[in-house]
Formats: sequence, structure tokens, C-alpha cells
Amino acid sequence: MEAKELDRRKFLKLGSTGAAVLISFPFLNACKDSSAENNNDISADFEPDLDIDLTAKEVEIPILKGNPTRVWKFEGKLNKGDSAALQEDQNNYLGPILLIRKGQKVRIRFKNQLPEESIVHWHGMHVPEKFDGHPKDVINNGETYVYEFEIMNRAGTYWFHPHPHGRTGPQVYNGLAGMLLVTDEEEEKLDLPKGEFDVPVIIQDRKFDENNQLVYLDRGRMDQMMGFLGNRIFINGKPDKELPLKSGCTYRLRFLNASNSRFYKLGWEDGSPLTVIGIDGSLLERPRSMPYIMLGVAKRADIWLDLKNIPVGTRLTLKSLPFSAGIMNMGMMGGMASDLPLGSEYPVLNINVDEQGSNTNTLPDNLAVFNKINPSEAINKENPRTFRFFMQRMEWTINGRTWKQPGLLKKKL
Ligand SMILES: [Cu+2]
Repeated sequence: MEAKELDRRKFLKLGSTGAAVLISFPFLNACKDSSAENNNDISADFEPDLDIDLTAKEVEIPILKGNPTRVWKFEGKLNKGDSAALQEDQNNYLGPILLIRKGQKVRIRFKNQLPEESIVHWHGMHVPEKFDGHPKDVINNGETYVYEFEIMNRAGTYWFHPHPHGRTGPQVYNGLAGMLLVTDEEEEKLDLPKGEFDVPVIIQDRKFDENNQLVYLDRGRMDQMMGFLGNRIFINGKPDKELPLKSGCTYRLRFLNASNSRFYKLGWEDGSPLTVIGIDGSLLERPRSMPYIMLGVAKRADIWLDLKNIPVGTRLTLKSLPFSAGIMNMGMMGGMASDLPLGSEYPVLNINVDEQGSNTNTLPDNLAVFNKINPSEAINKENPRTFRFFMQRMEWTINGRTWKQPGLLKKKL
């Protein structure tokens, strides 16, 4: 875990599909100073609906047969609020799933018990700057960072992960990631599948050594440049990719790509279309039928799955379909190809319809209403700003510029 990962935000044009994919591990400002101002205290006048401890620590967990695996894990503890708001699996490296309602006030006490600096970012959430988990706000081992914010986001699938400069990649890879689900009044009226029928599907790739320990950046410089690829797919922190679901039921599957740099072209093996009902941080206006979905790093997609007429004993496989990964597979030229190359075809998830069940949820025709911004009303309609993403000297730039040092940033602010 010595090598430094290149933080970056990449736009890639994929030759054969023509799809633009956003790889969104952030490239925010470098920071070394963790000054006293970081240690937020509890505000006496903030009355949280939900108050939790979120501790990042090293633990050993049985993942594969044989030796347990050393991982880093977010552990949650409920101090105040509805016990259903925090769902945790002790036998998993993944962090808890947080279920929150728009308008609720949340206090999260992040406790760093890692052997290095860290901070938590709430991916997709609209929070005050000091609670965004910016790399300049990292805390050291033994310190606590208190987040206090009101949930402003609309219903949707979000997630959280560490965000220290240069160490985000390895910290997420070691296990630090969790899902954050927001609901609101609009969504509740839709009567979408809940509880056991609202299923997270967190997709990651991992690689292990012969002692069952995680391997990272084993291709050295190539991985630093092109991003690390594991050689086996994990679903919800488990290596077997199995998901048991019930015949006679409808499901909401919440896909999150929490891999470091692998992206997926998800499609059903039998060629049936996917019914997409939500993407990053919101439901769609209406369900959409898609032949496949490209899921970039950190991206989410909510899928409707109807097993009403699918008999017990059926096995449904969701694959990553073949695509041209272009420059991302550059390692192949040097004979250092991943044994699960990006863009190859492989199964991601097997759904075993293993027993009979029932629920009454049906797919709504309309899901969410948006106040759409009309591009023709833009004040700079005739003079749009252009943003050119370009890699130079091994760094990603926007309009030729890279990030600023934190000292400069602070002065400017
Ligand atoms: Cu993020």
C-alpha cells in the first residue's frame, strides 16, 4: 500500500460505443496540514434526528476460504434515532447502509482509528463546505470529525467514502465505503419496493495474494497511470456474486460501482433490456428500458426487476458486456494485462430465484417531477464556457490547469 495513487477525474471517449464515461475519483486539492481548526465540536443548538458514530478501523474478516483478510472498515453505532436507519453486517468489510429522510438532521462523529489520515466524503450529497469531507479537512489517528447537516437531497442512492489526498484509492480499496439512501415524500407516495425488496448491489473488483490478503497496484506504474483492476468481482463485499431473490416479487436493485477504476457495461445475459428507474441521486421522471447501462466509477443506477412470473429455480445472470476500453487497456501492450481485462465479457451477478414470495409493488408510470432548467434561458447562452479535459505530463488538466496547492486556495478564499 506504499504507492501513491494518482487522483483524477477522467473523461474517456469509448471508441466502439461512443459513450462518454466519467471516472470520478476526485482530484481535489493536495493537503498536508491537518490543523486544529479541523476538529469540529458538537454544536449545542443542533438537534439531530440521527446521531451516529462512524469509526474507520482495521479489522480481520473471513472473506475467502482459509486465512481471514485484513481490511479497513467503517463501523457504525447508533447514538440516537431510528434503529432502522443504520444497517450493518459485521461479517463484511463494507460500511453500514444509512437510511435517511430528506429534511432530517444528521450528526455523524467520524472517528479515525486508521494508521493514517482520513476524512469522509458524502458522495452526491448537498452539504455545507466544511462537512463535505474535503482533503484539507483530514484528521489523524485518534481524532474525531463531527459532521452536522440537514438532508437537502431528493430521494436517491448515494454513498460515502474516505477522501484524503492521494490515499482515497487505497483506503476505498481496503474496504472503506458505505451506501447512503435518501427517501422523501415524493418517493414514499410511489410505493416502491422496500425492506428486503430494496436491495443494494455494490460492485467492486479485488485481487488477493496466496495468504488471502488484498493486493493493490501490483502492476506498479501502469496501475498508477491507468488505474488498478482487480481480477475478481465482488458483490456487496462477497466474492461469490450470488444474490438470492424470490419468485412472485418485484425488486428495486440499487447498483453502485465502488470499484477503483473498473467500469461496467451491465446487461442481462439473455439480452432482455434493463428497466432503469433511477440514476445518481434521484429517480428518473419515468422508467426507461435500456439494452445495457455503462456504470462508471462511483456511479449509481436503480433497476426495477420483476420476478412475478419467473419460476423458482431460475438463475438470471447480469454480465459486463464487451466494449472497447481503448487506452485503459494500455497495460496489455506491455504484457501486463489484467487477467480480467476491462471491456472483456464476464458475469457480474447471479440472481438465484430460490423460493416463492409475494409483494404488491408495481412499476409506476411516473416517478419524479423536476423543475427543469431551460438551456435557452442561460445568461451566457451565446457565449458558453468550454472545459477541455486533457492529460499532460501524467496529470489531468481542465483548460490546461491542474489543482492548486491548499495554501494558495485558502489565500484566495
Ligand atoms: Cu466520491
